[in-house]
Amino acid sequence: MKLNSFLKLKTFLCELNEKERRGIKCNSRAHQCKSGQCLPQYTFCNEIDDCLDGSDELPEICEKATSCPKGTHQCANNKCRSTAVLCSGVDGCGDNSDEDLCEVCYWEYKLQIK
Ligand SMILES: [Ca+2]
Repeated sequence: MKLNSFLKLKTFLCELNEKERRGIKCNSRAHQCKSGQCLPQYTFCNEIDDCLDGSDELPEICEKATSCPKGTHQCANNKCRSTAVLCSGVDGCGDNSDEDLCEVCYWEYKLQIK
């Protein structure tokens, strides 16, 4: 696709209202709200309502899920979080499990203690 037609398509998609946008898939790096709205991945379960319908912060998904939506991270405490929290230097899960295994020397260290 040429840049010009890509920009036209992008403008077209952004101008659609909520109803018209339903059924249109977001970019793979975006989070799709139940309403169809597309937002950056990091908005998923970040404790801020970003989707106009609030579907990015559903407690049954963000706080205790048996499985997390595709493309998201499941914490050790079963919370679902955006993969943006992984190794960010900030505890995004509440149990710090998103900051485990971030140490670049982790595997080397593990091999040494065995
Ligand atoms: Ca959010």
